[in-house]
Amino acid sequence: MLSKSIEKALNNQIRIEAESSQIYLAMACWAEVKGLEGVANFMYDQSDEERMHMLKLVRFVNERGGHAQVSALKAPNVTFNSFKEMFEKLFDHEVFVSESINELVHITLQEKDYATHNFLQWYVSEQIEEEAMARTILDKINMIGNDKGGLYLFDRDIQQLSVSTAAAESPE
Ligand code: OFO
Repeated sequence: MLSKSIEKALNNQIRIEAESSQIYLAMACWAEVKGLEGVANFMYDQSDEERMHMLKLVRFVNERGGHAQVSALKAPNVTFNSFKEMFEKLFDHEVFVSESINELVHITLQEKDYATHNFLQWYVSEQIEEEAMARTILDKINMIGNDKGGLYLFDRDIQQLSVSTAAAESPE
């Protein structure tokens, strides 16, 4: 059974994951209208993944005697000055999510809720991967700079990244 404070903290994380999904959906749309199909597909996949993160939390809260809340979401940024800026925002957002997960883990330890603590370990590992991936992408974007040819190749290559990430994930 979840305590009220853990339930509240998990519901806060549910909202963050839902907002993450919307943020990445907006990035996918921007990339698509800018003609970068590979980046758009990658961001559509990221958006789906965040929804999966949210649903996993929703099911956990409901199964543990709480009530998962579906709340209003902050509207995401829908335009960017450059792909570099877009990926910087993605990276910053993942760092923010990691901090939020860490805070959640901290609360579960304070309250001696080891079941939720155990459940959250999946998110801890996931954040390590997501931050690493965002950092790799940002490094590549920084290397490309304003080179149009480089961006063309990056758009092609990021599709591979998206496919290999999907293949590496075990179905939940
Ligand atoms: Fe990007 O990991 Fe969930 O939010």
